[in-house]
Amino acid sequence: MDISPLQKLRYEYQPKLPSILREDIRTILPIEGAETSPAHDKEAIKALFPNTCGLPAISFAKGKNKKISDRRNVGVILSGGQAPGGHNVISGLFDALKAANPGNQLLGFKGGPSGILEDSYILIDKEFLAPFRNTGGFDIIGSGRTKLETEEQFEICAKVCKQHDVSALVIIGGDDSNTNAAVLAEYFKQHDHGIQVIGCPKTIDGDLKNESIEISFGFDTATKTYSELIGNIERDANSAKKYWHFIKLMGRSASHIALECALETQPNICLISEEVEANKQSLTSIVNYIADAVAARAEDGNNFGVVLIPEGLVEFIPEIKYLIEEINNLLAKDIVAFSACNDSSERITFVSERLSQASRNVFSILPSDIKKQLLMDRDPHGNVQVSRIETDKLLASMVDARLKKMKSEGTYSGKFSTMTHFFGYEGRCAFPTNFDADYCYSLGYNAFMLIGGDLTGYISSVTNLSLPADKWQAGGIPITMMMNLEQRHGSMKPVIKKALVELDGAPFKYFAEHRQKWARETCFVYPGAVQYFGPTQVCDQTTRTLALEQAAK
Ligand code: FBP
Repeated sequence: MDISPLQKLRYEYQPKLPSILREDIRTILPIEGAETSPAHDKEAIKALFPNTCGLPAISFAKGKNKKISDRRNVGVILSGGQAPGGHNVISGLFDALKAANPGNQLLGFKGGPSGILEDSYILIDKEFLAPFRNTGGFDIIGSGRTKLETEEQFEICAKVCKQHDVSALVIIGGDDSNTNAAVLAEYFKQHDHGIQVIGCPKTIDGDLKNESIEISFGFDTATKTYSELIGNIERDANSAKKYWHFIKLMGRSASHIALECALETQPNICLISEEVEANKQSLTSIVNYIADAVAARAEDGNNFGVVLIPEGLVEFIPEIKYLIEEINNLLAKDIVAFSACNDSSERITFVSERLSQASRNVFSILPSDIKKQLLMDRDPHGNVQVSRIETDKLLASMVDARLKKMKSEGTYSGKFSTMTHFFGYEGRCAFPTNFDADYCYSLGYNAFMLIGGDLTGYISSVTNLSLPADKWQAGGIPITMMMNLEQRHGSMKPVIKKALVELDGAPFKYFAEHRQKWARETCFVYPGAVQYFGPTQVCDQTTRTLALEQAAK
């Protein structure tokens, strides 16, 4: 296989561990802390998870650990969207497992959770793993979005694990996958299957976080990759001075990615979906807000700028959220008749005729491409695939129309040309930053330490992340601690609460204090490419979001 010089050098990078995990593995002991409990819906979660709720938080200390060397086989699954660092979680897990007992084996189930259901796996050994160390992507074993949620599936998992003598599963995923990991752990306990389940917090979206999970892995690398690209575009805009760039950024629901990129690059405008929802802002008012900012810059002779748009925005604009809900219900109810439509224009008419008057009015003002995108297939969770809705184009064209109107009214006299972009897949498989390489390796190593402590239903937790790696704290918390009850498909389900951008949190406050200046003036910051070798202040710093959150504690 041909490899780049960087890839070759990255193979040799030795990720940093928290100092306790640098000890001989047989001298690291799990220590039980205080009993934990879910922050919300305590009694209901306890009743649903009698064996795995209320367990103690775990940390590690020096001490003789005889059990860690017991021979075991472990299975690992990558679940959901790619996030930089997944290969290092597997590397850390592998290195710990072999350090504990060279006879241990690691089975990588292929293609996501469906791999275990289909008994499709790779035996991961040192040679096989070597070219994946410190690289991006999930291609080592592949990933997928199949959900493990039915008892029938759980029984197949148990059967496959027993067949291969696998006594522990590590599930690397986001909020949904870790929710399913908790349900699976409880099921295995209740049915005495003797199989442990440990989760690891993954998602570039950054929406799986709380006191014990300071950041999900991949967020650091993805936002740095997007920020580099945004900075390059800002510099081009500031050089050519002729385009307004509308940039949509990934992040299914939460706007953490857009906010972090705004903190890094200081664009003229960054929309935050959570704020749009809190202020019940309509699509028209968002368009007017952008158009007014464009007009104000035009007064200073600046007919260029950069607007950041979080991918999930449309679902937070009240009238569009309602429209999407109506379409979802309609498609669920009338899918046969809908599917019988011959082309997209018939589909649009079919839906339009069945909407409430209010939603029909909203639907009618949308460009036909956006209408088509709103009617595309749902994902396995029944969600609109927001990454395929061109909100960047929608806003650019609506702002253009608004500015034309302002021009006719004599309130605007600038020039307005746009370029649109979508940054998402560009960041999901980038070479992990040193931070993500270290963090992921530590999460994987730590996951094995939890397995060695005979724990199940825990998520691997590494905290104190704004300090150097040797000061990081390794441990674990029961996944149930992060759960609450939410309405899903018509009934109340235990799920991990998605962490959205907090409007009273330090990162948003910083942004809100500065955005007026950034909108009118040109305050662009150019972060440049991710650096892997060199001074620590350019190579090892994590996100502005985490730094601001930690400083506010
Ligand atoms: P996860 O939550 O599974 O980590 O995925 C997040 C994400 O990258 C979102 O930002 C994006 O909306 C989605 O995946 C796109 O995934 P897909 O390519 O499967 O549609």
